[in-house]
Amino acid sequence: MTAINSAAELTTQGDVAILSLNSPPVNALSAGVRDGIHDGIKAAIADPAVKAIVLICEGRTFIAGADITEFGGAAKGASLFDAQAMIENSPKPVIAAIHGTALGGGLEVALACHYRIAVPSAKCGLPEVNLGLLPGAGGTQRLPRIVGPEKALEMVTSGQHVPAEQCHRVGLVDEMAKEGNLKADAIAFAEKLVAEGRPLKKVRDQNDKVEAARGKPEIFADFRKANARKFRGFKAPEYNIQCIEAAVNLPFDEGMAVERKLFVELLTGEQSAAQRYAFFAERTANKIPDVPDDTPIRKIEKVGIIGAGTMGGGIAMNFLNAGIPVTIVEVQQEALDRGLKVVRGNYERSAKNGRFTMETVEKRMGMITGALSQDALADCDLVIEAVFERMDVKKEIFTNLDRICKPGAILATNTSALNIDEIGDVTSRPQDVIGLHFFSPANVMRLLEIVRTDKTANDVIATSMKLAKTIGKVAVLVGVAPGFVGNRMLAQRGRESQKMVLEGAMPWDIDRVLYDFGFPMGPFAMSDLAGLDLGWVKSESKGATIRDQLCELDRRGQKTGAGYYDYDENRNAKPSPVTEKIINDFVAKSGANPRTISDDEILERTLYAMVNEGAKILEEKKAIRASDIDVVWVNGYGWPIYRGGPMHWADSVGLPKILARIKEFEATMGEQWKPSPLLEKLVAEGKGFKDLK
Ligand code: 3H9
Repeated sequence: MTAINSAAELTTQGDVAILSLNSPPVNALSAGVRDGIHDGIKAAIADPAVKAIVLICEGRTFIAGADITEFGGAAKGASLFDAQAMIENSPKPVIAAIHGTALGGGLEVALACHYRIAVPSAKCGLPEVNLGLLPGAGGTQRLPRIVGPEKALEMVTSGQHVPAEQCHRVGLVDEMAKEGNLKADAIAFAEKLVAEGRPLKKVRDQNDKVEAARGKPEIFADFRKANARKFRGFKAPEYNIQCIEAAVNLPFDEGMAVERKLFVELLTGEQSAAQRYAFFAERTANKIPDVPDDTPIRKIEKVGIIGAGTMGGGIAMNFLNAGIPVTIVEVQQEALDRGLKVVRGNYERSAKNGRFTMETVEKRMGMITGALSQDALADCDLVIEAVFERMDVKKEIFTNLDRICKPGAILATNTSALNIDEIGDVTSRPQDVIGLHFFSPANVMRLLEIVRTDKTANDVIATSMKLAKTIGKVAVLVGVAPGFVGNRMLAQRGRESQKMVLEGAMPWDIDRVLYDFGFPMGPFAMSDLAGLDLGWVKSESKGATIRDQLCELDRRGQKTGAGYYDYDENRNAKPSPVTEKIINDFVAKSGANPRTISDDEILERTLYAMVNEGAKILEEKKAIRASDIDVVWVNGYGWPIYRGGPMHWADSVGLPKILARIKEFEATMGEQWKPSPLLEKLVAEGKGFKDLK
């Protein structure tokens, strides 16, 4: 065995050299790994006894990409291109042996190898687009040469991790290894290549698939058109498409030059900086300073849910999808049947769309049990209450759960606003009580706000964080406060939006500005979607607000075909003259002088109000860090990821500018705009939210 450096070692077995990379956690292509590949391959080439070289990784995965933490730093060691050239120009076949994930630069290294072998559980992908980038080490030029431009377009613009068997079918993987037997199978494959005198296959020289697509610009035009909505606002998907176009239309080296130019442009742009920030923010949110990594985890093998409404049913699906049995409790048989029917309907729709088989539907439905009494929850490890938002009802439920549930069970509430300290205090075990705030639709939305009370035990927090990962959620730990983090900031945005309507803006003006900023929809379109009558009581309505008047006219949102907007049969929204008249009459009656509100002011009032509230949340220590707030907004409220999140965005706008504007608003609008002392402090110190420790 020869140690090449601290990240790579070379061994030989017979006439096959094995270059092993070992750079935890994911063998990212740091300078040491690049050097290890370059020098290791060089040494193997120089060894006359070696006839073939296997490149393999230790630990949980093959190379998962470039080392993102190195981006923007000074260049060190061999470049990735040097390492790839050493592989590709090797006179002896180099075989990539893949387990875990071969992603980004990792797959690009594998594509520079002459052959690829993988175990069935492995996955390959070029996920750079999710970091606002494109594959910058030949991925956009080599991939279409193997899988064809159509499949390549799909892969580079979605960033999907493609299972090895599928890669094998499209030629990206040449040979399948037995699970758990990668090294031996890779060596055997290398020996076979040598014995059969198989050629040194260089992907860069395979031109038939790209040539076949030449002169067919419709491939790209159609793809752009079909995905326009999905790619709206993002730079990277379009740049990825242009690279695949270059692969089709230009010789390899010229295509590489296009790739390089566009890669550098993305790498130095604001969108990629924001998306890379979001990648690390999501992972940092898992780290809880006062809950050590080795905190014991409670076993969660059976989950109880109280309430089979939209929320309860959606929450249940998360656990069923992860193979965890659920008991769901309702008060009336009818409501229970209805809830279970909705869950089944959701699954059947997915099966119809080809996402899984009917067998899977039955398997999942077989894991959910309905019950009419909370006594059925006695043996659950976790119970989540998901009934309507009334403190008295929740307290009664938690008093019951305290009596019924086994010791050590975690008792959770899905409340989005109520004081969980108060709920926990009705039990004899407040240390076991926590908030698990799912977002609607709960089976789809990625965010989970985990709400700790003053008394929640560390192992309950650690278990909840881990469970979130198991069910595919992005978890953020927050403290108890009205609306926690997300809804508390949303309320500020809503308040300013409503105020601006009374000052002269129309709902669609405000929605348009926020849509153009990158949100999927603005606050009024969102209200129409959720239903304007949420919390509205007909018998008590006296036309006191615009919403009351809309609801009184049965304009209760999309479901009635009209709300703030008018909707056609395909749910396309149109500004409504009825709403406009209601607003104009309302404003006239109030004696206000309507004025034209600029797009800039709309953006500032809606978003600066959120930033100011975010700063207050940090001051009150209701969120651990500014980036946690950003994770909440990107994953739960449609904040465009290419703008990082409200706190990251605020730093990019400049806190002095934001504070100055907030002070102007305070002078004209009063107390609601009082700047957060933390914001003032950061500005005084010339710092940003990113500088907070
Ligand atoms: C690229 O390759 C550009 C090239 O085309 C061109 C170059 C010229 N770098 O996610 P996890 C860390 S762009 C640095 O919790 P999992 C991560 O922060 C790259 N660090 O684990 C975390 O650290 P910590 C293209 C990285 O098992 C730890 O590893 N590649 C990188 O749930 C564990 O991560 C990608 O975009 C990295 N590349 O998932 C792949 N990757 O423990 C990005 C991870 O301190 N990575 N870390 O919090 C992933 O998608 C997932 O991490 C992966 C593992 C699926 C690999």
